[in-house]
Amino acid sequence: MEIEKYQRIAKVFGIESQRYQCRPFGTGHINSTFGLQETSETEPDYILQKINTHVFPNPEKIASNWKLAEAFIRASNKDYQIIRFLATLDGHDFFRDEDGGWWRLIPFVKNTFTCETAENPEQAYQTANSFGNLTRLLHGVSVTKFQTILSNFHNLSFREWQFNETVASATIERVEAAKELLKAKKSFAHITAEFESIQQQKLLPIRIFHTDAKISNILFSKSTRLPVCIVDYDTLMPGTILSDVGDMLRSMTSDTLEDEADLSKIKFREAFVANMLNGYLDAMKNIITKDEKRLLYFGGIMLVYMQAIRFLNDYLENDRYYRISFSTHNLVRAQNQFCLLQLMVDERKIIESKYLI
Ligand code: GN1
Ligand code: MG
Repeated sequence: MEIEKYQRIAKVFGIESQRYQCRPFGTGHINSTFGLQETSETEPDYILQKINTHVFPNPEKIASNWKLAEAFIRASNKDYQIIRFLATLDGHDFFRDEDGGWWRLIPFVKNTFTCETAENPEQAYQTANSFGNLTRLLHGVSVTKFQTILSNFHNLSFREWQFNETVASATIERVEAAKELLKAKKSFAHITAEFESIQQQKLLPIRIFHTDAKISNILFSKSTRLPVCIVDYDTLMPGTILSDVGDMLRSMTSDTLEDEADLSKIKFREAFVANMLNGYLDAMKNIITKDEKRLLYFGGIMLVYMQAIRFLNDYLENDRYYRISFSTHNLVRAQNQFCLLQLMVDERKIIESKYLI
């Protein structure tokens, strides 16, 4: 980003912008994220983010949900660490630039690090426990006051419909390149059927979930190695338990990244899965329903499948949604997720009988 631009934006938030360098930060696929840091060696003091308004057309909904959550949690738990968004000098949650861009500024939490996958089972337990705590702390909040930030975001039936529409209008070249995955996808039709049956029977209560509960959205302390706080509240909204448990299982079951192209490296780590389920159950034990507990592992299967078709959908749509680094990036991501999914489906009976009964 040009120096003049970020300096001007930072000033609107009352920051002495000339002290900082502005560098790309993090691994998000959607928003553009920068760190404001004094030198390339120091940790940033602030995180500056430009919201992707193609994905989030109403960023004020994000601020509104975050404020409701913060106020509710604060009332019962003064010490809970929740990321703050700074207001501009004239009191707005975002700065809007002349091109219609929405910007926000977040103080960086010092002495922390992030991980793309869990390094040990204890970390998997802690991560799941943190996301479970967030939802438990929000138990009792008026769910209807929260906005649906992205409609149908984790609605698998919608994703299936969207996918079918995309396949029908994709280019011959892309469909040809995706041929094997389109074939593989067919064997997972039972997942959508199960999801629809759960929805129709209204088996799961609507609560407030983070809805992007991957391990990379946790800040860990460099000194204690324990979670300090959760970041990325962009999709904090009403939903079901399938979402958060799903993304945890998706991001920590294997030690590979979601774009690992060597499928032989993708592994099912039972000890990590067990710890995730236990960490989550420990946090939610007083409020979780029988059906929620029974369907925890299905959350992983549903979410990994949905993410596989979201990546494949984006590939077939010529990469409109996710940021890519090479031309087949979304195809590689989809292939990776289908491989992980197969491993997870194969282990389902064992995992459910051992940990969820
Ligand atoms: C996107 O940009 P990021 O990393 O926060 C996506 C999630 C996906 C994830 C895949 C709004 O999140 O749903 O799980 O990529 N967020 C949105 O890693 O689509
Ligand atoms: Mg996110």
